[in-house]
Amino acid sequence: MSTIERPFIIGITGGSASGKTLFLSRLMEQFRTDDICLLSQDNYYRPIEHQTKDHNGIENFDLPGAIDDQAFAADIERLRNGEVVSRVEYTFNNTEKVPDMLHFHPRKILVVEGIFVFHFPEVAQLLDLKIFIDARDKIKLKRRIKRDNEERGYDLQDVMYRWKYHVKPTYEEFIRPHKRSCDIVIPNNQHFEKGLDVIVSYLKNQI
Ligand code: UZR
Ligand code: MG
Repeated sequence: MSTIERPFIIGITGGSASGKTLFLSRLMEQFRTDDICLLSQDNYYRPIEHQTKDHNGIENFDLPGAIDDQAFAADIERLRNGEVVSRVEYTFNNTEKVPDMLHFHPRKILVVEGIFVFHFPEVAQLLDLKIFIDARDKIKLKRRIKRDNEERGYDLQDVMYRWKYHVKPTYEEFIRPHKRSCDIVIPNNQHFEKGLDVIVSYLKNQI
């Protein structure tokens, strides 16, 4: 039997390149590693052979079906029940990267992040606090161009194509509607420091 009580689960969403990852790395720094665990939806992408292709034969990684939502929800439940979860790292189809085995431990706070964490009902129903990171489209696109080039090896044309046909339609259909029903919206066009302070204080009160 685990001695840890049921964790407080927070879900963080927002459009692609809204700043979820940076916000979360700043948030994690404020806690002892023994108190908090971060589980990202990224590690639940289905293999590339199982991805749906668009009208030009290009994989659309922005559809909810791109993610194994059942496995994602099951692992959140495991962590909630005090079990350790192991999962192979997702390397964004970068063949030069050898994926690590990731181990997630049950902690007092569990953070779940990704573009569909409010969309998947079996995930959303597990969340105690829902946070939406919001930024203007122009700003997200600028960040996305930089990141995809540096971290995922996509060129500009590739990024613009995916933005227009995959990322933007998904934002409108599956992400933005949840802004209305979340608990807190944190604007991140330039900085999120005050929003972060408020969330950190709130979470420190929970542990
Ligand atoms: P965030 N994604 C990839 O670029 N490559 C993959 O193999 C899998 C996913 C992208 C995905 C989505 N779409 O917009 C983004 N594309 O990762 C979600 N194209 O991650 O929320 O960190 O931006
Ligand atoms: Mg991210």
